[in-house]
Amino acid sequence: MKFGFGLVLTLVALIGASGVLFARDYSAPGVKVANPWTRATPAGATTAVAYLKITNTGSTPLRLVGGSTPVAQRVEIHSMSMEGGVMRMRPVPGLDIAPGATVELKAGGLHLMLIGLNRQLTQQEQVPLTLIFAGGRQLAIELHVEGMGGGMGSHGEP
Ligand SMILES: [Cu+2]
Repeated sequence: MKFGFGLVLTLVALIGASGVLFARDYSAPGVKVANPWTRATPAGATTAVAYLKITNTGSTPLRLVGGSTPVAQRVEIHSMSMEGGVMRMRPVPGLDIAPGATVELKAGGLHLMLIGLNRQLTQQEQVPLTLIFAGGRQLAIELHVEGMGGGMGSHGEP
């Protein structure tokens, strides 16, 4: 009882101190995910982009191969690169994270692509997403939905 109460107070203090930034960590044996987020989508949008930081806290290689979410038909891992002055993105089959290494999926680089959205994403909600790793391991996380102009940079969506 005492522990629960203290936890609530700490969470409120963290939100108060950080303003709109809502940092959250998720972990399972061998893996840690920090600050997963996405943006609110306009009506009729069919895709959304998600970002997060993954750390391999284990002693064996970790490979992210995809994800799933109730709000979209599928989740792909994409990379972005400049080609002839144009930002292009393409699916990557997997993301290898060496033991002890951290890979950051961020604006302008690697990201998760939610394809075939079945509803609008609204600011401040939490969207469940399951990360899938090679070997069948999974980690359930929640994407925090920032405002439409939130975060840094854009994804090049119309
Ligand atoms: Cu993409």
